[in-house]
Amino acid sequence: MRTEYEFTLSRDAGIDKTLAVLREHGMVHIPNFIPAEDIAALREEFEELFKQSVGWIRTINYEHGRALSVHREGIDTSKFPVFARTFDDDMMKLLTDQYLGKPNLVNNDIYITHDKPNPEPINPLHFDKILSLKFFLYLLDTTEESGAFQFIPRSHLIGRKLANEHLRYGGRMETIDNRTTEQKMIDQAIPIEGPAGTMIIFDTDGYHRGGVVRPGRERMVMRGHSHTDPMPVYKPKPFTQQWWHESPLNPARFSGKVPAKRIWNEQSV
Ligand SMILES: O=C(O)CCC(=O)C(=O)O
Ligand SMILES: [Fe+2]
Repeated sequence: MRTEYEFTLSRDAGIDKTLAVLREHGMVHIPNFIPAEDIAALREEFEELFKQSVGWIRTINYEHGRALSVHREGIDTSKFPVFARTFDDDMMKLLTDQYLGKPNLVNNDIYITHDKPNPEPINPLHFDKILSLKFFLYLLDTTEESGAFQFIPRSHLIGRKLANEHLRYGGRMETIDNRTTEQKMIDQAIPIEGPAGTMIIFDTDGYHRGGVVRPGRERMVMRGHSHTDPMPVYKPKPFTQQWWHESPLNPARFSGKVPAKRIWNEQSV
């Protein structure tokens, strides 16, 4: 198992260093982010989450195993103390403030996935149409054979540029061309391995995908999604700023001058 990359840091590296690595590589790899005793508890809470039938948990139709989306605000902290505290984290808040700008929503959605063997990759190489900063946590030791997350280092600037070009002409969030099947790109995607408790923080404008879970293997992941507030959506409410940006009536679309900032505190690229 590989535990060291150009973008590997320790949990106590400090916010400035973490931010610098994230800005440069589009991702940070932090083995041992979660203490060993919390990992066992998290796996138990993971199972328990699948048994709940409550409004703050949504089951996701997931071909590669089973998946839930958890609305963080709703979490029953007495039943899920370790889960709640893992994603209510000061470092994550600081990093989100600095990286996405304020106001923002830290881990407002948390996806829980249990990936089972499948000959196909978990998903095709893409960047997310809706930008987020993701806090992606392995609950099991994870290697390429168990479908490790794959990422093209530094590609967040490529995805950002493509998205902004689309948005600048009034293109809708939903129609961003975010996938690639180019072999040259696929070859650059690196499997990010790590022991249980490894945290991967990534900018979803970078090209990424889940790998192939080989027979006899499995992958367990919890990942928090942080967004700018208001969060961009596929169908903006009438008269909101995003709605106006995408409106056919907006004259700025004809000159490519619709304000297009994926990240609020960053110059458009
Ligand atoms: O499950 C994975 O490894 C990739 C998931 C993904 O595409 C994402 O978190 O945006
Ligand atoms: Fe994605």
